[in-house]
Amino acid sequence: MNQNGIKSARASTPRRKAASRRTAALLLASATLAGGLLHGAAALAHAIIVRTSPPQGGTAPGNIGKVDVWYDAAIRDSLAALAVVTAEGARVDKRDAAIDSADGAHVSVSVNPLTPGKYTVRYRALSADGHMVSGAWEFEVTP
Ligand SMILES: [Cu+2]
Repeated sequence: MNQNGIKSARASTPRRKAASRRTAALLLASATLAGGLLHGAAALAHAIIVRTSPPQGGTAPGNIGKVDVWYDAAIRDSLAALAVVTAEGARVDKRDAAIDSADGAHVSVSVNPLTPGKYTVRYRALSADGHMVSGAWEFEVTP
């Protein structure tokens, strides 16, 4: 009996491990699904860009003074970034990117006077749901 019990315990150990792995996998799947549902329900917003200035692919005068981006929802203060670079990769913004104190979905950065040419704006923000949003858009300064 005692020996049976030991045999049984030995035999069941791999099964328990397998069951434990299955449970862990199930919990992970549930958590992922719940996260997806919460995301879909927008309990916490995942920010997307709704407007930029200058507009993507648009033109701008050299004296615009600043570049702006508007998200569809307020973003978190940390890690918000906006940088403007020339086609050669030189930074022309004043490294003062900041969230508008009156509009948590609006970020702007000051730029030096821009010579004619193509520019790329790189943006990064932390959504309210904790996801990073980043990308770039281009505009051209015309003579
Ligand atoms: Cu998200």
